Amino acid sequence: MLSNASSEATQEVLEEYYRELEGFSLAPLWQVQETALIPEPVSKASPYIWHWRDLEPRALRAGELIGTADAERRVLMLLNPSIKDRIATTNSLFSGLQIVMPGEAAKAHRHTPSALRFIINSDGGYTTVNGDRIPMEPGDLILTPNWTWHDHGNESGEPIIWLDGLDIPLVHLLEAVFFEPYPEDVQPVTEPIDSSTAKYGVGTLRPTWEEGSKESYSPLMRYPWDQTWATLQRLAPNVDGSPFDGVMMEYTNPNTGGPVMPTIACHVQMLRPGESTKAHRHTNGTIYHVVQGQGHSVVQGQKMDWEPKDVFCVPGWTYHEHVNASATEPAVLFSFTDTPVLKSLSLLREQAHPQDHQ
Ligand code: GTQ
Ligand code: FE2
Repeated sequence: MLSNASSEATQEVLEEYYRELEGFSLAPLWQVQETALIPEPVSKASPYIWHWRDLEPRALRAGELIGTADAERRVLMLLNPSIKDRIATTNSLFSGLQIVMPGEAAKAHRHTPSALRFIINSDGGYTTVNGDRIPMEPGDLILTPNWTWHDHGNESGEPIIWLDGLDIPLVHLLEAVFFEPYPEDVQPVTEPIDSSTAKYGVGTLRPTWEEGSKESYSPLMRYPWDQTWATLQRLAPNVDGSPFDGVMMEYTNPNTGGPVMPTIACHVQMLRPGESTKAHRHTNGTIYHVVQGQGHSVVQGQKMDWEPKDVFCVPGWTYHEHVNASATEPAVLFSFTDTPVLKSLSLLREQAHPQDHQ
């Protein structure tokens, strides 16, 4: 017969038994089941905002203090204050501010973590990706996917600053990090300048002599700001957009219509003058960069005021909503997330706030 009765083992016998298990690398699940199988996610990360007024002087100071001999990449890491034991901005993603001083070049290398750059200040910067030399203009999104060779240079008279986004925490968790320096400091440019934009930049035309979907990442390496801005401006007066995100557009892989890289999706959203969104939460965390405008986001009940060039993070499964504080000017946010990973594993969930607002 089945029964639910407790055993009659004494406390003493049980303790002895648990101690013995340790010696065999065994442990009772029944003592920790509630830790392993929680009702819903509780992110280890906190919401946090880095203000440009604090970032800029410290980034420029790094440019003065640290030479290229001391730093292969001069990057100020944006570390989540609640994650102490590893390099992470959200649970799965890393973000940093990179500075390249006039005349400098950052050495060529490649690695399995994928990277994106959102250009903040640049007038004459470039990144070369697998032999394709790509100009960097403010507002451009540039990709350096998994295992692509990349080096950066600044041939202008002013420091260049951009926001880096990488999936370093995720790839570390999966124990799949590989890194390789290029045999020379700078890789040769083997393609016509900005060739991925020439071939794929229109999005609706595809070069027939290249295989459609050989790689899992986008064949387009630069998403220029002028196209992004023109699209947002044209759409904004004529669409409802998303109740949670305003006029939000995803940067896509032109071969598939899917995310730009297998691990990272990139979005840009316009909050129209006076627009405020409803609150929702989703399993993916998000890192935001304010391209223009002024406003605030409420994240986990906490108000975060933002201004141009600020960076803030929203951990996974955390309610958030956005407000454009201006009655006359649009606000624009760039953001990146790990949604492609969650989606492909059937782990992407989204929930609207039951009262619409926090
Ligand atoms: O620019 O290649 O923020 O390799 C971290 C690692 C930037 C880069 C980062 C990198 C890079
Ligand atoms: Fe790199």
